[in-house]
Amino acid sequence: MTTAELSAFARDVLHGLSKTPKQLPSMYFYDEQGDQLFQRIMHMPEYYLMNCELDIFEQQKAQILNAIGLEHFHLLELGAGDGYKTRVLLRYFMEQSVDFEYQPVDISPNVLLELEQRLREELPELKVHSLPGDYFKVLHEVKETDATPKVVLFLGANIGNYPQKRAAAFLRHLQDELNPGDKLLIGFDLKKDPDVILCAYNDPAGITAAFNLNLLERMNRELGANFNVQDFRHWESYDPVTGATRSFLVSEKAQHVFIKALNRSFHFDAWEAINVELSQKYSLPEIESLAREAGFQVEQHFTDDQGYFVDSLWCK
Ligand code: AVJ
Repeated sequence: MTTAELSAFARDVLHGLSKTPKQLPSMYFYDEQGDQLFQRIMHMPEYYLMNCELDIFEQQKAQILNAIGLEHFHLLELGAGDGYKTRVLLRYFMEQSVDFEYQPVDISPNVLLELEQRLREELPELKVHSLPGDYFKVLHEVKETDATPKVVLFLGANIGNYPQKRAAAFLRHLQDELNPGDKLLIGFDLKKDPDVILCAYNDPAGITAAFNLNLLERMNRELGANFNVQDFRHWESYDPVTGATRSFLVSEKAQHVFIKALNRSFHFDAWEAINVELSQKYSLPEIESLAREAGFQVEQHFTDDQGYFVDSLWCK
């Protein structure tokens, strides 16, 4: 089989497991089982990010609307998911008779169908226009066809999955696809007590461990791999200088794993690690320089009472 005939997943696995150190993209966590485990992560007490952003929206929705300051706009959300937190804003904007339309963007049409259905039940008056597809393809299409002022939402610290340089490139690209005066409300997880961070990504109930190990199970299911999941361990690290929070799957012994779809085996040394996720933490000055680097002006930071998380409003 040539690499061109492999699925994107198979190709990325081949590439990532051939690297030194081994690495796999965190986007592959999210198959059906991964989605379910992720929902459980979002609702566990240790995963403060969810509650912090929810608090920010509940307590500062009026200030957020005021800072947006547009008469009429499209609220375009990148990676809408189940829209749980966004609904706080949507409900408030509707109560205030704001003239806006909600445009959730997601690569998965199924996610959008479920979200639409839920919004029809809970906020029947809300104008929703789903945009399935790749973020940048969608944004480009919108730029070509619709001059309505936009507020883009990129919530939940999703930007943290990119290393800082790539985050800047991503945001620069996003800025390119906006019109002057368009805004971005973007969530960042802030540097804080390292114990708090480590606990959010290494919860005592082991939900995060199961979430990460599911990536090995997914390779078994979809690529006919023979990973013995018990021989790997979830390991979390936080570097308080750089803010890099990393998840690893560590091989507890020397072993070979065969992957049928690649017709190849991969060797793991004892205690060799696969790097599976980055969840970058930021300081406010780092966020401000990232905004500048990407060509945005920072308008306002909305932080929770504990100073754990920030939703930052930027303007092109
Ligand atoms: C969805 C990328 C924001 O990095 O905090 C949660 C994913 N990984 N627990 C994060 C995740 C492990 C999450 N993001």
